[in-house]
Amino acid sequence: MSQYPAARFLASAHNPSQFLTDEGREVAFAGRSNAGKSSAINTLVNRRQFAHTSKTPGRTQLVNFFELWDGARLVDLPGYGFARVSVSVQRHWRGLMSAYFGERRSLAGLFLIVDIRRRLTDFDWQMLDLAEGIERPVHVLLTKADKLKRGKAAAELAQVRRELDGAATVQLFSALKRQGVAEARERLQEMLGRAKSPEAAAPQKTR
Ligand SMILES: Nc1nc2c(ncn2[C@@H]2O[C@H](COP(=O)(O)OP(=O)(O)O)[C@@H](O)[C@H]2O)c(=O)[nH]1
Ligand SMILES: [Mg+2]
Repeated sequence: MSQYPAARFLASAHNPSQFLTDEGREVAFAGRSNAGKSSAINTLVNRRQFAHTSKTPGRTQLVNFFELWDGARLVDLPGYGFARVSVSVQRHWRGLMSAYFGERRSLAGLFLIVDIRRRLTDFDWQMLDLAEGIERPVHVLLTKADKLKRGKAAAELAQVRRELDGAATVQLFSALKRQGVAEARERLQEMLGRAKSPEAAAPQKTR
């Protein structure tokens, strides 16, 4: 059963004019292409293929809007950091990001998805700066933690936490092993203004 039984895809925007009405609250997910953003979203929403996962990074430059419950959205921002895309695609990405971060009042926070083996890249720092500029909290998922031994993963977490120096909260995550899911959901719910999960808030069913 889905953590968010009413979750659904709403719309894709190729241009800022196609962004959904700016009301309610939304949490945006950003990350380098192939970092594991779609997998993280699928794991958090607990649905396979909710956000598409792909092995051909950087092809689509869309902002995808999903509804988790009435008035609460999750936004899948286009990936970045890909080497082989044209200058015009990169320019389009920058335009989308500056429009989104510049105008989005309903943006409550940012989830930054980082492959634990790559640490924070320049693009990640750009996203951190965008969020800091408009005073939105950031939570970093160091994902694919299953790729490292436990001690090495813990050391990477400590290192990235030092680099962030309070600019964001950070945790280990693995979509494959479902590691860190409860912690990430808690942070997501917090940003969306609901401390408890929808099930916990719903009336209890008697069996
Ligand atoms: N081992 C491992 N692989 C992962 C994990 N998350 C994603 N992947 C793999 O990494 C690749 C990119 O994942 P995807 O979610 O499409 O990345 P996106 O481009 O950031 O949306 C896919 O082959 C996934 O199966 C994880 O937690 N552990
Ligand atoms: Mg993806």
